[in-house]
Amino acid sequence: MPSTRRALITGVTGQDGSYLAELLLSQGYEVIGMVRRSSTVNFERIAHIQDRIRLVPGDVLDEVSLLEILREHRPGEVYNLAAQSFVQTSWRQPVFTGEATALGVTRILDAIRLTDPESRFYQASSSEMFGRVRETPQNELTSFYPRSPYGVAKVYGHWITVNYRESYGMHASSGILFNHESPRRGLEFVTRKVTHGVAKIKAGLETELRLGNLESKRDWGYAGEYVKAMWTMLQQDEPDDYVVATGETHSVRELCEIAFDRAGLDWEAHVVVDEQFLRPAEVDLLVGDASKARAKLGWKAEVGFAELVQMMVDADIDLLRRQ
Ligand code: NAP
Ligand code: G4F
Repeated sequence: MPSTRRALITGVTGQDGSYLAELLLSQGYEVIGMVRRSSTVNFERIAHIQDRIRLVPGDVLDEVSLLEILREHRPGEVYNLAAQSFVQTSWRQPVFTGEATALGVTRILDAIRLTDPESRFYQASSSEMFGRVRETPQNELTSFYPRSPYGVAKVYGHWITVNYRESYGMHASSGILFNHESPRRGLEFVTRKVTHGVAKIKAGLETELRLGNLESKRDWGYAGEYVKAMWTMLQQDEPDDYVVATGETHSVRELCEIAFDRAGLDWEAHVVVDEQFLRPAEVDLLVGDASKARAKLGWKAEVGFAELVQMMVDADIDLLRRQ
């Protein structure tokens, strides 16, 4: 039997992986973190808890590595956060994105089916699946219309999760998470690009910040509280799919206003629109209806948009000071 207090996280070195690992450790779990081979160590986000996690080598491109990890550690819960997660890159590397973000899900589901099919599984689905939105706000029943190779790959990952649940009776749940950010967000994503850019301008290291579409709107929440929704999904008697969102939407322009203002700067004096950051197809507007998560999981977003942006600006100003 797999151990119910042992969890495997793929993507543990990422933003969400690091917060989820903290949460599971605080709940008394033994945490197994899968890390892929790279020529330099990239454990910055988990450095503070590294001695409390068991790091194991593996890759969602390689099913044998997944089978071996599952056979050896027998986790009762598996959180699949590993993905090529940057939308812009998915046009440049569509096949790789499909291998990792789409087929990677089948590899891990199949490895669970062959080892411990009673293990519980979480799939990191995305609001990018809604793409050119069919209705507003978006909920679990809204049809998908992905607008990037990444979004298409996530739709595949979502449906293969539903399919393994229905075909094999697996406890496989999918969290349709809207954008969630934090001081640990990768520098290429727009929130962190802006807050880090503000900190550099404030420090006199840069004078301008080059961005793409300022009009696009997102439902941005705080990553630190979104991981609680992931865990709660796997504590339910029945597996299911849930939208996780704040229910508010804001534009990139508003993000700039709040972030520059926090540092006492005028955003219009520094932001330059640069075509290289425009996308071949855009997702113009996302806003989620998380009432199912609230009713069934008791989950609700607490951190508001302005508070989130200000937290990230403060953290980046602090980071640059320390550097
Ligand atoms: P992230 O910071 O980009 O982290 C992605 C993680 O996946 C990293 O640990 C990365 O490892 C790992 N990874 C990539 N390719 C892999 C492979 N072939 N084998 C094993 N591991 C691999 O992403 P995040 O923001 O934490 O998001 C976590 C998950 O939620 C992703 O699946 C993402 O698509 C999804 N999601 C995110 C959001 C959001 O707003 N953050 C919203 C909805 C869904 P390295 O450190 O080695 O690169
Ligand atoms: O921060 P972004 O790159 O995030 P995006 O594309 O919404 O994807 C993120 O959220 C998804 C959930 O909906 C996740 F599934 C996915 O893994 C990832 O975490 O871009 C947000 C918006 C876009 O409309 C983009 O066109 O910001 C716009 N934007 C404007 N200028 C920019 C820039 N985005 C980036 N990355 N860089 C810019 O300079």
